[in-house]
Amino acid sequence: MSDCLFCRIVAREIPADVVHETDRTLAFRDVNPQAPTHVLVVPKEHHATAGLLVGADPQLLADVVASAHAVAVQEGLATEDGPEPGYRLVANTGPAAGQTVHHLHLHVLGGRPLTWPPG
Ligand code: D5M
Repeated sequence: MSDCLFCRIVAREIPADVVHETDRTLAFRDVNPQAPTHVLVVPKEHHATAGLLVGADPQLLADVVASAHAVAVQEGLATEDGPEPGYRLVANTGPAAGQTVHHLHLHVLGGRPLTWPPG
């Protein structure tokens, strides 16, 4: 979608600090970081939300989650087979959750203690 910000990042029309890439996913640092590590992981194909993607292409949703974990390992937030020290995956979905970019993205947050509940 030509008017989608994250599609334009995937197409390299808008610059981003890319930290991980597979044939179907891209991960780049959030421009407004909320933690020492704040990376966004997106499917290269446009899907608005995880709920829509899981019906259309469940493997692609799994690929996005796998890329998010790979980013966490790369950032020192987890190991291949363990969750220490830990990180948080967030998918803001819809207006009540504050989703501002309507291209599914997982926020990978970590590097500081993360409180619960979130705001
Ligand atoms: O989160 C959308 C996120 O996208 C928000 O944390 C800012 C981030 N953002 C916006 N523009 C850019 C660019 N150009 N590069 C990197 N990150 C960006 P949401 O869950 O939709 O509220």
